[in-house]
Amino acid sequence: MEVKTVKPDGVVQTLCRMCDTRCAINVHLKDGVIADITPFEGHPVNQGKICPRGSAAIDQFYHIDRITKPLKKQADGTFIEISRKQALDEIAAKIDELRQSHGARSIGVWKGEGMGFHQQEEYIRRFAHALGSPNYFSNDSACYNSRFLGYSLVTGFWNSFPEFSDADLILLFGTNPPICHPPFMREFADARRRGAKLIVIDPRLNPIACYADIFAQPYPGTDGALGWGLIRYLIETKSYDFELVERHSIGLEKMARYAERFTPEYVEEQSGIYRDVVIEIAEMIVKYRPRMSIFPGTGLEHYENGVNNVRTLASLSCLAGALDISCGLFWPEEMARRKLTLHDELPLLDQKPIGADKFPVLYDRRKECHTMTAIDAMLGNSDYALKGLIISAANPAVTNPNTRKVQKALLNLDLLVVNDLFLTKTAQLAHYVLPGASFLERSEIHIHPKHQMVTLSQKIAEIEGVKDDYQLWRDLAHRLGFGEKYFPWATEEEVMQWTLEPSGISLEALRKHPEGLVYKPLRYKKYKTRPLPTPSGKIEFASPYLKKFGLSEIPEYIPPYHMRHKSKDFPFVLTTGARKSLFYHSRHQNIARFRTVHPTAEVEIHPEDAADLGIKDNEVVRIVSEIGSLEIPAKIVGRSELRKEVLEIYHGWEEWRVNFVTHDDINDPICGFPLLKGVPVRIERI
Ligand SMILES: Nc1nc2c(c(=O)[nH]1)N[C@H]1C(S)=C(S)[C@@H](COP(=O)(O)OP(=O)(O)OC[C@H]3O[C@@H](n4cnc5c(=O)[nH]c(N)nc54)[C@H](O)[C@@H]3O)O[C@H]1N2
Ligand SMILES: Nc1nc2c(c(=O)[nH]1)N[C@H]1C(S)=C(S)[C@@H](COP(=O)(O)OP(=O)(O)OC[C@H]3O[C@@H](n4cnc5c(=O)[nH]c(N)nc54)[C@H](O)[C@@H]3O)O[C@H]1N2
Ligand code: SF4
Ligand SMILES: [Mo]
Repeated sequence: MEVKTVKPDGVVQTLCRMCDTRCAINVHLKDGVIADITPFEGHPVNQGKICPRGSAAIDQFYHIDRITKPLKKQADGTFIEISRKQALDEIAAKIDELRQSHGARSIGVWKGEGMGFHQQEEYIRRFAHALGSPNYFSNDSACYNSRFLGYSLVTGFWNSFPEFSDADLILLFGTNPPICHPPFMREFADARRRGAKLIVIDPRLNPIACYADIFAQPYPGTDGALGWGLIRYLIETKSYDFELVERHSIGLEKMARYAERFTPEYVEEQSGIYRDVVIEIAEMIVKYRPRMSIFPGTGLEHYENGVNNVRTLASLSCLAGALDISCGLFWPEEMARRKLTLHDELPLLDQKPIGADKFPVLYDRRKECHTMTAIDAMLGNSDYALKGLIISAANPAVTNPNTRKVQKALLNLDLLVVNDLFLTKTAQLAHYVLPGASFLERSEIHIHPKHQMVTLSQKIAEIEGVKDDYQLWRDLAHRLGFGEKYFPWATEEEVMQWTLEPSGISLEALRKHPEGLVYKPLRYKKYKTRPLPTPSGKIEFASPYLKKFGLSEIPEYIPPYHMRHKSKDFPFVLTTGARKSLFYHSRHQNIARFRTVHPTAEVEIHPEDAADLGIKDNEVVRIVSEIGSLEIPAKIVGRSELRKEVLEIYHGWEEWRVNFVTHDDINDPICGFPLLKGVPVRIERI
């Protein structure tokens, strides 16, 4: 592989994008080689620290398996290398053919976690809309949208990064910060040094739970019951923030009436958390409010009652007065900028975005379609068929639920293009694979809402034959006849100049300030002087907006699927996807030094369950659900590490794909999220 670095020697300050935290890094160049990555002091996000995945960007960049030439599938299933021109000509011709014969909406685009949000996502959305298709899909059919909607339905916004250092009480629900959000740890430490208390709610003893003042293990999918129990306590004991609630909310009475049934006894019955513990948590909230942070992770999202469970937590924060303060639900102000999306300019609702009928709130609030419904559309089980798909930076053959169905659907397409760094399980199913550029090969604007800061990440190097994603969408758009109009900018640099213009911040200024620029100083309690961005302008404990869609106005607690459908055939509950420190979903398994740390997949099992079934450590067992099965070695964990009858399997393994057993067909009615956790299963000995 031919690599050209932006300069032969020296240091370039930029942002890491091995995850969405975007830590500031120094990339060290030596003799035209990316030699090292170290933390860049002076950026508020990571304060001079990086995690081991940060420096692994070098391993990823130079990886021997990187795709550097477009690949085309032959009749015998093998790939041959072709030129970029041939690949783009043929792909554009096929898109045009599908557009002529089935309409533009028969073609979809799918963005993955490898791209993140903002700029890269906007190119993809823009391309689809300019083509005339409303069918934009993403990994956010199983990530982020549930929490975003859960919070924004109550307050109108969600800021996923509270300033934990300012909190006196931190409550973590189903999240694993030491592994998933390393910079949170410094903030927790700062808060703890001042005497802040930490409460962790998780069926599994995750690493952060070891440091908690209270660690409680609920039955999977029952956090809503606990949330309601805490709401009830604050209302019954009249310990909530009267002024905030009185002046700035709607729906308190409805909420109070519904909360009545959530006595500590009922919460214990639902969640398995002892009533005394429920009361103790409630008393701590009363004692420490409003300086508290409540943070939910995917442990709440991946259930069919996820959004409402998140809404109870958002409501709880508001009752406690933790609204628009640094450690609570801080309401970030946006930077003035031009957006690349075309939703207002070219509304395409009449083109029936896939999933918008089943999950209207998802489309209405996020302008995004539903990947699981798309899989049905690829199989012809829908209003109209999806015939062509371009996937960039996603690996749904590993990460989307019901793998067998996903594979069948992707193989059923007339055109599947995958843009990736590696020949992943998904890429292997494609007609064309395009060599994707990693984050070190592009420059982009990044906004850190928590600090109201904007930073420009820098291009570090170019690999011969590999173009950035902007070039991909632009080159396709020009071949399809809408390039002049919608992709007129020759380079990513020109795009950024255009989007930045209203901000008054120039690219030159950003280049001069690799530590980022504050676009607006932080201000708090803004709701006192202007309406919140909800339809009523107030906190919505009850949502008339949801009622309009026939959905429950208040965040009713519905016991999870595994409790509603108890079955002797499936006596265990499987949670999936508890992150591994060195893997990122399906990424980094190909980094040898990381693989030695996580050599093999395992299903975690409680020692009593293992003893009951006669299962030994490392014994390969079969996990069976209504959807499918998977063979995997068992790991017997410590007694308190997992709730009895709960199993856990990581979701990113390419060789042991847990999504063979997860449900695509049981979905949250608001955001459409699938049942990735709380899956009823049985264990069979082989
Ligand atoms: N190293 C690493 N970091 C990552 C990622 C990665 O793959 N690897 N992925 C990134 C992405 S895209 C995301 S979305 C975030 C996810 O970030 P987190 O949500 O913080 O991460 P998880 O490890 O999924 O933690 C979920 C936790 O929820 C628990 N859980 C499961 N069911 C329930 C339940 O019903 N109730 C409660 N209270 N807890 C439950 C699990 O046991 C687990 O400990 O991480 C990001 N960071
Ligand atoms: N069972 C179960 N399933 C889950 C989850 C779970 O907890 N349990 N978690 C869900 C969550 S939260 C998420 S976010 C999704 C993630 O699902 P995906 O978006 O499918 O995530 P990855 O598997 O990381 O795939 C990202 C791909 O992008 C490629 N890539 C990385 N960087 C770049 C780049 O710069 N350019 C290009 N073109 N490609 C790049 C990588 O090689 C990789 O193949 O998985 C979801 N699936
Ligand atoms: S947490 Fe690690 S992987 Fe994520 S941005 Fe920071 S250094 Fe990179
Ligand atoms: Mo995610």
